[in-house]
Amino acid sequence: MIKKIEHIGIAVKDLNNSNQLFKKLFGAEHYKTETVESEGVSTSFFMLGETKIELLEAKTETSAIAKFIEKKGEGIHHIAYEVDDIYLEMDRLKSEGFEVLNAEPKKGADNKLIFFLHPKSTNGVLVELCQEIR
Ligand code: CMX
Repeated sequence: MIKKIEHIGIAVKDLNNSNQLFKKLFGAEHYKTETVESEGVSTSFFMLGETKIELLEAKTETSAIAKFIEKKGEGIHHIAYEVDDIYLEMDRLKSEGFEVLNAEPKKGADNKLIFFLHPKSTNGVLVELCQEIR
């Protein structure tokens, strides 16, 4: 089942500028940056207690982040929930009628297996499910 909010993803135009801005906001540096080539994004992560904030910058014009910023501007892009068993959760959410965007869980940033639910099936909020790769 879903355990907690693992991170909140925020789409930004310029990762370096936003790293500085969020450093001022949180009073702490991001703890890692990572490029996910398969998603066409560069990311950085800030730790806030048990929850992370992920900043996402588009690396390609066709990436989901580029399309999102073009349409809606910068802002909250997705909420990621941590699960115990991502394969079981994928089957459960499919059988509950959610629109699952991936055929199988795939490797995402921060050593996670991930999949997404289409925002049209979740009241307009893009949902990511994730599980730490053990
Ligand atoms: N939150 C809410 N709504 C969103 C959205 C988001 N993040 N992204 C797109 N939408 C909406 C659009 O506004 C649009 O709505 P309307 O039909 O009302 O205009 C609709 O969804 C379709 O949008 P689109 O621009 O035509 O985009 P696509 O259908 O091509 O793709 C989506 C939308 C969600 C399927 C795609 O962005 C996706 O697969 N996302 C998951 C992958 C991803 O986000 N990767 C980056 C994160 C990487 C990581 O964290 O590791």
